[in-house]
Amino acid sequence: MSIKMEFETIRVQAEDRVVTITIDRPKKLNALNPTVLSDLKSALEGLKETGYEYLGVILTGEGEKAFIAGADIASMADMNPEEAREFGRLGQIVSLLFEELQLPVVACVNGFALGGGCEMAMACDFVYATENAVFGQPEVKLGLIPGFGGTQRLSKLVGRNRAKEIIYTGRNVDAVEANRIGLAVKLFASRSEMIEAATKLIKGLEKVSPLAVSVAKKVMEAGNDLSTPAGLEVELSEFSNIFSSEDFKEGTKAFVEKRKAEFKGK
Ligand code: CO8
Repeated sequence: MSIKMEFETIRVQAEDRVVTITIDRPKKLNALNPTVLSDLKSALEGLKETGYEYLGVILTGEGEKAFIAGADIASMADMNPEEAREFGRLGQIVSLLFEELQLPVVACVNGFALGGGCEMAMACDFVYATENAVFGQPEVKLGLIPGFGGTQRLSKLVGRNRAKEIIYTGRNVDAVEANRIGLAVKLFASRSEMIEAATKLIKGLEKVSPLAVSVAKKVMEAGNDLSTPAGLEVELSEFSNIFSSEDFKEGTKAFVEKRKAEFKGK
């Protein structure tokens, strides 16, 4: 099954089973207007239908300067509360589509990841960043609060108190701090090095079971909203279910036969 590649504001490319989604509004620092969000929604819904045809996804921004400099402030300026609700909901839906996708998604943050940009990066499975990356939730400076998941995901990622300090002040978080507090798992000297490393990581997933990766993602995302005992129940249920999969049989058989496993994602 092929995915839709042509969009107005994003580029979707697939090579060697790695899908790269690039936000392509560099003149506006890749700010998220309703069209970008609709394009992302449509691309992710398409990817959801492709099973394990691809190994994983990279989300990045065009150019060296910005990943995403936030929700588009010009588009928001004249919104009334109902329109803001619709816009906020669309951003939240996109963030949930990243979390629910059966494939791992690596955010490759090149430059600014502010407001909605930081929020989209946090909805990905993990974040790689360039050394010039700048994160932050500057909404309070605009008389706003984060609206694409920042009030929820930042706390879970860096701890509630640290998240409050970042959100209340709207201050920038540089790449070194982002790395230290767990917002970015790895830093790179250049955008090209970062994309190369993310591509290599995703291509390397060819050696493991895509079904197992997908189930691990699902269980970990579910656990975000559950108590530890309830999360352990979900883990137990999925752990036992996976014993009926072809990938489990192939993985263990290949180990015993001392050969490379051929996983099918079934
Ligand atoms: N929205 C719209 N346009 C933007 C944005 C943005 N977030 N960021 C940059 N741009 C545009 C600029 O207006 C400028 O356009 P033009 O050339 O036509 O004037 C172009 O991009 C280049 O930007 P700058 O000239 O400002 O570049 P600088 O290098 O001087 O500054 C900064 C870079 C510091 C990143 C600066 O552009 C900036 O502060 N941008 C805004 C950052 C921000 O506040 N982001 C948060 C936005 S709010 C948000 O994301 C809320 C999410 C939840 C929404 C829920 C909705 C209901």
